[in-house]
Amino acid sequence: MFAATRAGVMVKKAGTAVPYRYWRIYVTLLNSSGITIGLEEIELRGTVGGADLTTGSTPVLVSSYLDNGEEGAYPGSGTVDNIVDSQFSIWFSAGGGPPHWARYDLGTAQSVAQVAIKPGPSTTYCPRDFIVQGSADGTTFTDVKAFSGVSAWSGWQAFTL
Ligand SMILES: [Ca+2]
Ligand SMILES: [Ca+2]
Repeated sequence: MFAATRAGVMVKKAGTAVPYRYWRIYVTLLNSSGITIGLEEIELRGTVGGADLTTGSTPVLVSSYLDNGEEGAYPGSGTVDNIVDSQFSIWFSAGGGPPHWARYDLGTAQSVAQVAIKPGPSTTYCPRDFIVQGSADGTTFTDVKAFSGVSAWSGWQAFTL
């Protein structure tokens, strides 16, 4: 990640992934003027096309989630349970419009090269403008890469950082 210059100063090498313990998808605009975000699954991949660094037990904190009591809840953990195409395994936000965010705790600092997203059943739940961010402490985040004007999609779509 760092290379020593001839003067011995450590400088960040351009294009080299920085490892973070916490990763956050920060969504500022949804497709088609959507208000509620709905994501079936997220993968944080250590390499492009590689293995998902999240597991079903990865802690997920979200900005808000829909809870209909006995009729079901839709927390952020629905995005790491490896279940897709099930209405009971989706994160749905509650209340008003974006920003919406989901924060993943990988336990240790790890590099993420690609984020793959499987959105909910309607394209209005699809992120359009969003930022992938990293953090060492889970509170103060650094923007890793911003995506904007992304067209709606329905299957998996991968975003390389
Ligand atoms: Ca997964
Ligand atoms: Ca799921």
